[in-house]
Amino acid sequence: MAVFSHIRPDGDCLGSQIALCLWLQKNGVDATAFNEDEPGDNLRWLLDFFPVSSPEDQDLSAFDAFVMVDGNALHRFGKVAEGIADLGKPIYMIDHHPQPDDIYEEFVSRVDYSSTCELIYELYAEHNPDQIDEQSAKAMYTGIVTDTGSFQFDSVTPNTLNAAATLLKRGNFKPNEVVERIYSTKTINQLHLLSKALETITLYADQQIAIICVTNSMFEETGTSKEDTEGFVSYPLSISGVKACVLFREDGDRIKLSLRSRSHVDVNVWARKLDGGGHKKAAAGWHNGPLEEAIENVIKLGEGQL
Ligand SMILES: [Mn+2]
Repeated sequence: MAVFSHIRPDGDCLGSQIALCLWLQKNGVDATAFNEDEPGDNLRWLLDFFPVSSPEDQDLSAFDAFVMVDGNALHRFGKVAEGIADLGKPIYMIDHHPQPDDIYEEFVSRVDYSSTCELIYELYAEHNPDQIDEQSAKAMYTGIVTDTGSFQFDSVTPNTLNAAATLLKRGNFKPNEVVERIYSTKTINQLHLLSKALETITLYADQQIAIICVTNSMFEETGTSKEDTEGFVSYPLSISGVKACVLFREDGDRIKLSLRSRSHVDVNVWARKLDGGGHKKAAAGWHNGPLEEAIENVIKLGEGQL
C-alpha cells in the first residue's frame, strides 16, 4: 500500500502519514510513504521513524492501493500523485478539509477534527491502543500540535486534548521534547525577515482585517526564502479586534496568500475566490502582482465576508 502526504509537507500530513504507515506495518500490511517535496529541517527527525521518499521514477502500478492523508484533492499531492487516478487501483483518503473529491473507494472526511493526526489517533485507539508506541505517538502529537497552533485554534475539542494526553502517556515523552524540535529551530536571518514583515502590518475594514507582507527584496536583504515565512500570518491575528488576516508573499510575479480567521469570517469561502481554498479558519490562495493591486482586491473580497 502506498501512502501519500501533500506537497510542501507540514507536521500534520507527515505525522499522520508516518503514524498510519507504522499502524499498517504493525497490522501486517506493507506500507511505503511518498511525498514529492522534502520536509523542513524542523520536521526531518520524523523520517527516522519511517522513511518518506519521492514518488518520482517509482513504478506506482506495483501497489495494490493508495491512501491519501491530510488532503482531499489529488492535485494537493503533486504531479506524480495526480497520475494514480489512471491506474485503476483503489484510492482511500483520510482528511479533515472540506469538500473532498468523489474519486475515493472509501474515505474519512471529518471537518470537525483538529487534524488528520487526531483521526489516525482514533484508528489506533479503536483498533488496539497498545499499538501506540513512542514513535507513532510523537508523530501524531506533532500533527495535533502544529495543526492547532499549539492547542490555540477553535478546532480544539475535548477529544483533541484527550488524544494528546493519551499520546503523551502511551508514548512516554514530555510535550516540550516535541515542541522544541518543531519550534526552537529559528535562524537569526528568519527573525530579521520577521522584523521587516511586522513593520508592514496594516489594518483595514474598521481595524477588523489585518495584513502582513513579505516581498522579494526582503528575502534578498535577509538571505531567506519563502519557507522562512512559516507562522508569520499568526502575528497580526493577535491584535485586539482583528477578525481575519492575510499574509501576502511575493512569489516571482505572483502573490501567495495565506488567510487566517478567528471569527465568523470563513476564509475558505474567501480563498476559493482567490484560486485556492482550505478550512474555515485557515486557507491559502493566489493573486497576480503587483502587490498593491493584490491587497486592494483581496481586501475588497474580505470586506464582503464581514
Ligand atoms: Mn491537517
